[in-house]
Amino acid sequence: MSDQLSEQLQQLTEELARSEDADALYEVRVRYLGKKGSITALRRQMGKLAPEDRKAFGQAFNAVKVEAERAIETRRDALVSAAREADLARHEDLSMPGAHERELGTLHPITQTRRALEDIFARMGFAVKEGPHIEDERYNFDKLNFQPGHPARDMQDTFFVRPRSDARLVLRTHTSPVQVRTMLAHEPPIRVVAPGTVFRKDDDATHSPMFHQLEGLFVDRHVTMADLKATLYRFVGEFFGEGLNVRLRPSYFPFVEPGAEVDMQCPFCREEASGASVGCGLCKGTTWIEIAGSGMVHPHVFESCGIDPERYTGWAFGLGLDRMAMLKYAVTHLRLFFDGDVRFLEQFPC
Ligand code: FA5
Repeated sequence: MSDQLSEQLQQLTEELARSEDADALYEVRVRYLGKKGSITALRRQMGKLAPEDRKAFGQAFNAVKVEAERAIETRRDALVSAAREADLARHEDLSMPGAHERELGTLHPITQTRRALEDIFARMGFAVKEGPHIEDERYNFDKLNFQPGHPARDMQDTFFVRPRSDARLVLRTHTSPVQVRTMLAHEPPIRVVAPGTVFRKDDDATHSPMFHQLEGLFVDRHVTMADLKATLYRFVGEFFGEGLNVRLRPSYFPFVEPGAEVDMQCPFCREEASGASVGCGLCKGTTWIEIAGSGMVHPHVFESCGIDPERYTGWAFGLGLDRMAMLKYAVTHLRLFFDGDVRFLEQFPC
């Protein structure tokens, strides 16, 4: 009888090895261990044994049954993990490239413009300097020859910062305080550009309360306005393309003397056969576009920064960076740059 038990177990093991899914396992189980199963049937024959043999048979029967159950479970586990492996191999090929291309952002057009300008001026020997957005009034105004209470302070509508101490603080209204910081920290010769964000109470199509400028400062022996004009020519030629004219128009800024607005020829106007520009909507038909304020550094500014105005001369300019980007990309409303609309921004790949 024990031989029969071993035989049944052996057959069950072989059938399990041929079973490939849960249904097949179930059938094997029913065939051997079910109510009418072949192993179960052997137990019923115990009654035919001599009483002294029954105990040993009972133990052998139970051991075979436990072994058979364990063999079925082991086979089930093996089938489940094989199915999982097959499933993973089908759906999760980790070496496969993603189905959707990941979209990369691009640099903001103002950032692209700033970097392009920094490169142009770096090639002309200018170092890049930065200054704080929250600025001491002494640097934003006083040392730039804005007298206290002088109406020139109203030229730039200022955001004042409530002070925690005696300091008089403003959101800087221009990048010109970086001139002061640079001259206080360095002896001439000085050749720097200072790009950055500035703030004024201003808001229309070409003016925003937060905008960007790029300051230029050149201080050395015998520096003249001719150097300024040559530098601006070079810059306009490199940024907008060669052949565009530049002109200086007398103007007033407290920290320069003489002072000038810088205009460049409108890059969008057609040239007539005569060579004269025609005028377009962007330059309002004037054929010129204002791009910066400029001038020779005022002797008072040199003195307030500890530089001898008898020994050194210098010039400075302040370019509207956003204006440069508007002209470069033919954007007519400044606000578009700051709305954060991806449909607009993705038009400026880099
Ligand atoms: C100044 O800010 C002077 N600090 C420039 C300067 C530097 C003069 C060195 C002399 C020597 P102005 O206020 O004109 O100047 O501004 C310079 C440029 O900034 C303008 O030509 C214009 O392009 C840009 N700008 C001024 N206000 C705004 C604004 N609200 N939004 C966008 N751009 C502006």
